[in-house]
Parts: sequence; C-alpha cells; structure tokens
Amino acid sequence: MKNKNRLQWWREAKFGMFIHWGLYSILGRGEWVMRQEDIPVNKYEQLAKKFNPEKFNADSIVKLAKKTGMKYIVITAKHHDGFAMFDSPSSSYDIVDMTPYGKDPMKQLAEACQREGIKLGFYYSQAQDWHAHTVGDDWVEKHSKGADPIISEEDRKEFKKYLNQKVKPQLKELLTQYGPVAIIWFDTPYFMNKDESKEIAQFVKNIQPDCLINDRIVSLYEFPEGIMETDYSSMGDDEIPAVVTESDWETPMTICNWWGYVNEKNNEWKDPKILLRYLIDIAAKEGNYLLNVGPTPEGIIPEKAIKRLNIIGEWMEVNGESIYNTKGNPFYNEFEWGTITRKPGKIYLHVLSYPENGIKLYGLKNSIKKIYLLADNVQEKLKYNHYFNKGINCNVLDLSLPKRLPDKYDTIIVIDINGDIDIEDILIQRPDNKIILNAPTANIHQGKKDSLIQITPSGVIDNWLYKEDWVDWSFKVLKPGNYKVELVMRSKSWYKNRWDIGHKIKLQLAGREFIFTDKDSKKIKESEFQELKVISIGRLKISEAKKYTLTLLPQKISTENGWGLRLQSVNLIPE
Ligand code: JFZ
Repeated sequence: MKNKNRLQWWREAKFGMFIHWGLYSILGRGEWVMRQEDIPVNKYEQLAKKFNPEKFNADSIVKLAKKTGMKYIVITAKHHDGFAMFDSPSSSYDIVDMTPYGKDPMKQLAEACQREGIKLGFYYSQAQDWHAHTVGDDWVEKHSKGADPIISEEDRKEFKKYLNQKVKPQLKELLTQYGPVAIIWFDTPYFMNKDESKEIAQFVKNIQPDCLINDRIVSLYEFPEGIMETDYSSMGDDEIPAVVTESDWETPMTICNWWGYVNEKNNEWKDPKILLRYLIDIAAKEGNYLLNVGPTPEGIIPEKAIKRLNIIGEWMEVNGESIYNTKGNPFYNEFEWGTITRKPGKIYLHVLSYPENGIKLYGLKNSIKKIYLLADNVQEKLKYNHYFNKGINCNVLDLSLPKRLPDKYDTIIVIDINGDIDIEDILIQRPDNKIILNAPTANIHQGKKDSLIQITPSGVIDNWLYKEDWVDWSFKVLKPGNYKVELVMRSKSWYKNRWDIGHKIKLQLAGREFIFTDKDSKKIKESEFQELKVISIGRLKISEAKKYTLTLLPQKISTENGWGLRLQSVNLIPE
C-alpha cells in the first residue's frame, strides 16, 4: 500500500513547473546537444567557463510558477551531461566550482520556494551521466535493440562505482543542503538492475522519508512489477491514459520542442490552448501535469514561455477550483463537448467545445441542488431536467446551455450535489451512442500463475503474454442497433521494435463469436514515441437495451519482441 499521507499534497497540487537548465542551455539546442552533436567531454566542459547567469532571479521564477497556478517546481539538479547545477562538495564538476557565476541557484530557489509556499523537487539523472562514466554513451544504440539491453560485467562494475562515488554523495547533498525536498525526479534507468534501483530509492528515503520518488528509478521494461519505493508514475511525453486508472501518475510535458532552452531559430512553441487542454485532460484522468520551461543561459524564462504560462494562469485564477484537489471523470468515457472533474459535493463539467444539442449525462443518481457557471459571480441557475427513464432503465440529466459561454478555452459548469458522487456502477453507452471499452475498465483474468498481465498507469492492458489470460467488460447498452466492432492496440513506446504481430483472438458478445488476427490492421500514427493500430473485426446487432458482457479470449499471442498483445480499447461504433 502506498503511503497516502506522503502523496496527499501532490494529489491536491495537480500542476507543477518542470525546469531544464544547465550548461546545454548555452548552446540553445536542447539538453541532449552533447550526445546529439558528439561533443567530447573536454570540449563540453569548457561551456562552464561561459556560464554566468547573472539575470537568474529565483524569486521571479517562483512567483511566475505561483501566478500560473503551479504548486511545485522540479528543476534539473543534474541532467545526463553530468554537470551539477548545485553546490556539490563531492564533485568539482559543479556550478560553484566551475563557472564564473560561482553561486548555488538551487539554494536561492529553495529559499524563494519557502517564502512563497511552493514545494521544490530535484531532477537527478541517476543512470545516464556522460561525464562520469561511459556506460551511458552508447545507450541509444544499446537499448534501441529492444528486448535485451546487455551490459557487460565490466560496465556493470564501473556503473556501481559511479553509483557509490557520484550518485549517492550528490543525492545526500541535495537532501541535506536545501531543507525538505518534495521530489527526487529520476530518469532513464534503462540499464540499472533492480537491486541498484532499490538501493538508490532506499538511500533517498533513509535521508528524507517523505521525499517522493517517481518510477523512472526503475526499468519498467525489465521489471514491469516495479519497486515498492516509488510513489508515482511518470508517463512518456504526451502520454495520457484514455480514462482514469488506479494509480498516481503525471505527464511531463515540454512547452516547446525540447526540454532545455532552444533558441528562437530552432524553437517550435506549443499553442497555449493545447497546453491548457492538457492540464484539463490530465486532471480529468486524475493525473498531475508537470509543464516544462527552459531558462536561457542568462537564467531567465523566455518571453514566449511566460506568455503561455500567463494564459494558463489567468484561466486558473477563475477556474482553479475545478482542478486542485479534484478527482477525475467518474463516467469512464469521453464526451464530445469536453470532460469532467469532481470533488465531494461538486461536479465540474469542462465545456471545451459548444454542444449544439446540450449536454446529456447518463447514470447520475445524486439529487442535484443547483447547476451554474463557475465564472458567474451571482451563480445564476441553469435549467435542467433530471429524471429516471424507464425505457432505458437509467437516470438521465438533460442540460441546456446559455447561448454564449464566458470562457473561450474551457467554461466550467458546476453541478452542486448532495455528498459524494453516486453513479451507476457500470459502464454505460455514451451519449453519442458509441460504446468504448477502455483497458482500465476491463476485468482481467490471469490464466497462469506467473502471468504478469496488468493495466498500466498509462491505461493499456500490458504484459499480456499468455493465451490463457483473458479479459472481459460488462456494460449497459441504451440504444439497440447495428454496431461496427474495432479493437485498438497501442505500441510499446520508446523502443525500435514497438510491435508484436501475429495474434489470434476470439471475441464473444451477444451470442456471437468472432475469431480474428491482427494481420489486416490499420496504423494510426500517434506521436514520435508510440502508435495506435485499429483492427476492424466485424459487425453485429445488439437487440436489446440491457447489460451485456464482451469477452476477449486469445488463441495465440505473439511475443517475438517480448511485448505481447498491448490493448487500449474495444470500440463498438453505431452504424
Ligand atoms: C528524458 C530525458 O532524456 C530528456 O532529456 C528529458 O529530461 C525528459 C524529461 O526525460 O527523456 C524521455 C524519457 C522517457 C520518455 C520520453 C522522454 N518516454 O518514456 O516516453
């Protein structure tokens, strides 16, 4: 069981600032520039002589985070380049010893955070260190082979030496020089073995038991079961589960095309509207949003980043109540008009696009006290109709909206209810009549003792490696009719061989049975890191408005690359 008390502040906070700042910022081509441009260590070291961020002002950065609505900051204390951006007595490769600046920005930040009531965490690259050892240098080559990253015994010895001589002393410094540390944010653990991961995690907890640790301390490819010491999961870039999952997770996200500073010539800034959408979508899936900015080599946050943060901050000032300390969308479904967050006594409808036909919610059992716009100071009541529909055996809320909504990004409609939300305890067909059976809503059946089939924090059925494992969903159909059946699979992120192909599966629903393979699947590109594939299975008729169960029974699962069948959803689309 997770220590809930320790995570409480993090669950309430929802929104934090990530900062990537280091010697790489001088070159303005992202934090991977040393590797990407093959800059030798001794040449890269020279950058330190030029690093003099006299304009760095911890107070203004912390105040900016606060004004944006962020409750915590995570900053790169040491990135893969190995350079300590803090006063590290155990190493001479640090900002105090090597740069004309000669001061400790982390100390200034820690003090400013204390003053402003913002929590501070440190990013620390524990495995890749391109300065201290060479294990990390050909990491990309070694690990893009997929299944079997092999580290020689000699490399392993070197690595352990580095863990003892650099990582532990520096973690100790970070955990003793700056007061309470909210998070140590670990990264890219790929070649660490499980004992090493545990050892480092315990090392942190021994010094500051309440310091949170993300799951990038451990290679989840090699050890999908993870380790007990981690407090929450960090998703990949842009990765957000389809619906709420039973886990604590965050999406780290860049505000532009890289994490570290990128000069204007090479920069691609994200649309502020999209950045705000992510915040809302992530809250609705019960995660945290860690939005990154890359300060310039002078130590200031670029104007265009500030502009974006200000837009989010203005929205948060009015609507923050619908984000902080909320739980996610309880309906296990997306809506065409937007999404939902909630807390006891309140349901927040996030209207992202205007619903011409109003808003319909199925299955809400609470009695409603009133419905109003959050941005409306006088809380004028909106008209609604909340009733039990005998024909479909289900509660229906029909809500009509004002012609114009006050917020151009996301207008919040508040439903005041009595007590905690109470909705029908079954997945219900969506108001647009689609039936989307997402992985997190599945019942998982382990067919073998050693099977590792699980729902990941990112909302996929993963490690489905044995044909003896099977899954099913129960759901309520409101509208009988003809449906197209599709299956959506998600690739493994980050690896070269992202797919295993050659599965054969049996699907049972409403007295019919389909056997299908993934041969004729259609690929949909999702992001640089992962892809979705859709398999069209067939059509079927659902004849009654009632509860049904859909079952997937594999007949063969291909495990060529070790991934097996990675399932995101089964979709029933009305024809
Ligand atoms: C890592 C770093 O390499 C990068 O420089 C940055 O610090 C980022 C926050 O973390 O990059 C990753 C690691 C994992 C994924 C994506 C980017 N992932 O799993 O999708």
